[in-house]
Amino acid sequence: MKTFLYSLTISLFFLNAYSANAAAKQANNLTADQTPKNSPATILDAYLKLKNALSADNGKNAAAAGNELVKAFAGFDQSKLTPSQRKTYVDIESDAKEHAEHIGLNAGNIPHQREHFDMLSKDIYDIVKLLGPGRELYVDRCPMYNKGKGAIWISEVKDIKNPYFGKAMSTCGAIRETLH
Ligand SMILES: [Cu+2]
Repeated sequence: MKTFLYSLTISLFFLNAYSANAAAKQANNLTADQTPKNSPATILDAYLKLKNALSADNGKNAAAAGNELVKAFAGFDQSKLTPSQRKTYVDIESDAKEHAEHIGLNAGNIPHQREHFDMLSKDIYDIVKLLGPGRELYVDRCPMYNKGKGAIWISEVKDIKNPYFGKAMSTCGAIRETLH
């Protein structure tokens, strides 16, 4: 009995230490989220809005988010980037902006918006890899899009809501990578 109580006390001690540690970690994350250094927060917000509109088969909202994304690229403060980051960023951005523009111009053509979204998602992935996500994000992949070639998208939620097939095949895909 004595041994049992002893080990129970030890376990409780570790449990407490663990939760204190977890709470501290969470607090750190919150601070990091509020002050992202070079994180492209506005770009990501517009991209995620676009992704959610495509998941909901809403071409009009997707176009609006595409236009918002064009503005987010234009407003992104490049002065905080290092010279080498800036060089890579400018390359990716010129491609990504074009996709966002086409999505903005094609409210009535969701299949075409999705073609651009495929290429845009790769650019957004590269931007996140370059500058950091500033929050937890997931890289999802649909194995069926583009005649079985597959396509990725970035998501803020763990649930799969496929932006390439929308409601017709909402849960097709899987998380490939977690970014933080
Ligand atoms: Cu186009």
